[in-house]
Amino acid sequence: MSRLSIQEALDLFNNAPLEDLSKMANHAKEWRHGKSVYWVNNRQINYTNVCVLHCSFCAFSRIKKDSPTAYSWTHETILQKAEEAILKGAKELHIVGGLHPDHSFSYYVEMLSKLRARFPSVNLKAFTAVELCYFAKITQRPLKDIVLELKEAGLDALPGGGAEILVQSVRDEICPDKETAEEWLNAHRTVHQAALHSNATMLFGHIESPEHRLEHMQMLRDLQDETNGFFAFIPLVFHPEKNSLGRRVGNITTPEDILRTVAISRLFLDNFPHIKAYWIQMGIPTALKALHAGASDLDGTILEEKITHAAGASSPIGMSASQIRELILNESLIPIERNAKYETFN
Ligand code: V47
Ligand code: SF4
Repeated sequence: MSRLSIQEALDLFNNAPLEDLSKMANHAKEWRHGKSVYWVNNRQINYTNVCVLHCSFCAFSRIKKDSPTAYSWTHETILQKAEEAILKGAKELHIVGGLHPDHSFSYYVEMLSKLRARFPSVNLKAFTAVELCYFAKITQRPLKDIVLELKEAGLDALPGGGAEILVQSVRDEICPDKETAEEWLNAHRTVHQAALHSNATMLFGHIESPEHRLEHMQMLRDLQDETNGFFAFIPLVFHPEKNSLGRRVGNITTPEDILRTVAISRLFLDNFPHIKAYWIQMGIPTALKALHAGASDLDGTILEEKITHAAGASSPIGMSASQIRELILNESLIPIERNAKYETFN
């Protein structure tokens, strides 16, 4: 099948009956992965909610470090949280946080090297492109050096956060102070050139149009053509509570919109190995439907989710490994346990 253009994808997204679109995307998924669905025993570690930026959709961050709800974890707390997860079989730690004004780059390097020393085999999927750019800024060092030093300390992969919508005009409205689209893409390029893989997200369901979603995917598809460094695309469902963007636009996403977005991403991003149904944000029922509409990954057990729950998510904050396996089996699909590098354990 030839590659979809933005126009063709928009036509399908806007006009194809959901059932037909899902079937096409499921076919594309099964062509790659058959009935397999990947999942990871993981823990999210959000080491601080203090952040120098003020993205309009973020209910998690605190501007003032002395706010009663601001927190910042020591390395010891992070190690304890990691240990709890590893005792439950975690294969991945997903570590991201706000841009804390007082943390020096050594705080992050030591965090990884202490985790790596204590837990040699767990995958450290840490720091978004936005955090990497911030580290380069505070150290005045090239991004490439930052990535190589983090890799040396134990970094295994980069999560896909901070992409939001890569179309700059939308970005300028929802997160004007954040790294530009070009900077986000370039950080991932640098990570891929350092022989590390990463993921890519897209925050949708706010002021963006279907055209913007496809333009965002086009930028990712182009970079993937160049580097082949992305593992998964993760459509992130915007949650409107306790943030200014949410007060402006309300809750406009529907399960159908989520499934159409998953399906079109599977068809358009023909060079991405996986589309993730992030159940924390989609909710479990829609995430399970997404497994029949192009998604081949359910992400993980999570244990403790803060970013989406701060913005009103009603899903649980975590799941057990047996629950997640059971959910996949109940869909007549085959659960495949993986780590952040997509090494499998079945
Ligand atoms: O970067 C912030 C988004 C992201 C809201 O790479 C919001 O495997 C919805 O990136 N409503 C963090 N989303 C989550 C993330 C992620 C999750 C799971 C797996 C992976 C991966 C990455 O959440 C942030 C931001 O884009 N976010 N606020 C909100 N109100
Ligand atoms: Fe800070 Fe990330 Fe929240 Fe933006 S989304 S305010 S960068 S924590």
